[in-house]
Amino acid sequence: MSFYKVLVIGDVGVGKTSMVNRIVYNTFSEKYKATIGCEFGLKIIEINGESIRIQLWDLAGQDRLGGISRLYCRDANGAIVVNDVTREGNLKQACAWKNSVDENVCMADGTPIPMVLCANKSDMLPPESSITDETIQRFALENKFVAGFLTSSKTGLNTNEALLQLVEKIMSKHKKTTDTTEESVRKQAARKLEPKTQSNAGKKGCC
Ligand SMILES: Nc1nc2c(ncn2[C@@H]2O[C@H](COP(=O)(O)OP(=O)(O)O)[C@@H](O)[C@H]2O)c(=O)[nH]1
Ligand SMILES: [Mg+2]
Repeated sequence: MSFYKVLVIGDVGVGKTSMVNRIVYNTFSEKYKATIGCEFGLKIIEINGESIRIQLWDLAGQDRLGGISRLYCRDANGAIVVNDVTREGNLKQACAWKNSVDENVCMADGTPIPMVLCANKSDMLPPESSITDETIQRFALENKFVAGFLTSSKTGLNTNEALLQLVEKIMSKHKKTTDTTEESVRKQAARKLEPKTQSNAGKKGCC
């Protein structure tokens, strides 16, 4: 059974704990209870008949003031970056969070870990709002997120979809890393077996 560690990050009060509760327990509370340090949630999802265990790390938002802790980020496979669409300028904060994670953790091949952007509390947007799924998705892709969603921990809008898309990306990235390794091993072996021809024997410099 695959196991992935997923960080849930964002400013205080944007709805991180509510999102974890929605994903794991399918519940919501209007009451605000500050998260101290880090809380955990475990979600098991099935993808193509395979059970995937996802450990959600719900971090206290204050942490970024001193930079996100390297310890929290260690071995993280992906992140859900939550922001509050009702707060002006909060999308920029999501990018700051992403950068903070990128500074502390990356994939084995040196590329960034996958992250999805959840523009949360969308149930509070006025109907005439210019913020839509499309604008969030565009912003997310421009800023190197895997995807962006308008979400609501209150109604459950897109919370599972965001997680699913993230996990699918994590899985494909892991597969790719493994494939690349296997391929490079194969290439190495093939190179060893290759007889030295006149043309490549005379080549200078590296390939
Ligand atoms: N309307 C609405 N309120 C939300 C949503 N998500 C969280 N909240 C409320 O926002 C407050 C902060 O939520 P919380 O999950 O504790 O934020 P955290 O500090 O990021 O963990 C709480 O009062 C929640 O009930 C949402 O999607 N819609
Ligand atoms: Mg919290």
